[in-house]
Amino acid sequence: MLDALAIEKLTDIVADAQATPHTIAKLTDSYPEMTIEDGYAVQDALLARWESQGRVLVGLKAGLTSKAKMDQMGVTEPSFGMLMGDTIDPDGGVVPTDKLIHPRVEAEIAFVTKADLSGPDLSIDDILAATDFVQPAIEIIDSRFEKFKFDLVSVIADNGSSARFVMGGQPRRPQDVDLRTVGIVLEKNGEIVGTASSGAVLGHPARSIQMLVAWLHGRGRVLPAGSIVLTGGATEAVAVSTGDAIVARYQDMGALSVRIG
Ligand code: OOG
Ligand code: MG
Repeated sequence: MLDALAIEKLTDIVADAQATPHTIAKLTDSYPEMTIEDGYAVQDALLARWESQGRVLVGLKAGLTSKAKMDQMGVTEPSFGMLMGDTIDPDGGVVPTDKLIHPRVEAEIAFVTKADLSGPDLSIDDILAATDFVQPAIEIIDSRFEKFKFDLVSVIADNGSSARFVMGGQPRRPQDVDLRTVGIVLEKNGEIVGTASSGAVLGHPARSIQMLVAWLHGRGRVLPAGSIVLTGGATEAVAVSTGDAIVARYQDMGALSVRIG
């Protein structure tokens, strides 16, 4: 574990890279002994700063939860990150790019919870019972690391590449859709750039929440009612640039769209 001074220094580096924005070297290049826990300690320090600036935590994200994403990024374990209220963009709206370096888009299923979730080993049914609704989402990720290349420890400290996200389409009760088999099509400028089934995410996207809650439990925390959770990209993330029109279509859950500003 790194000491408090090193965590503060790394938090400065990441916060500055996100705010300006600019790319930085992988954190493990200068701190090879850095652990996954150190990465999450940087997230905790980022959250304390953001909350002192009036920013609000509205949920959490799981990432690297599908084989497509793990293969694309060369990482074999999921990461968790924070979702801030000021990073939500509306369905049909424009994603501001002034704070983005090399954005990519992902088609995901979002959950919104209606009861606290806690414990080391919840069942899928426990999670669905505590879910208010599930909804299509597009996550716009943006790594602060050069060439979008990182390792698990570094990407955790960079808040799981979180940048912006959009929720839209048709919210559905989780009991009303078979979340193992929802077809998803991702389009860029009218071309299909990704296809998947929702089951590409750990067999069932609620498994992301199961892992997330078990991880929170290990840190003495719960997932509070009213949380938004992004369960992870089902397809590879797709690079986008200014002017691109992105649409994600979901079987029985509608479609959502966004323009990259
Ligand atoms: C890490 C974030 C991954 C997802 O949905 O898999 C992620 C990255 O690939 O930059 O958000
Ligand atoms: Mg994602």
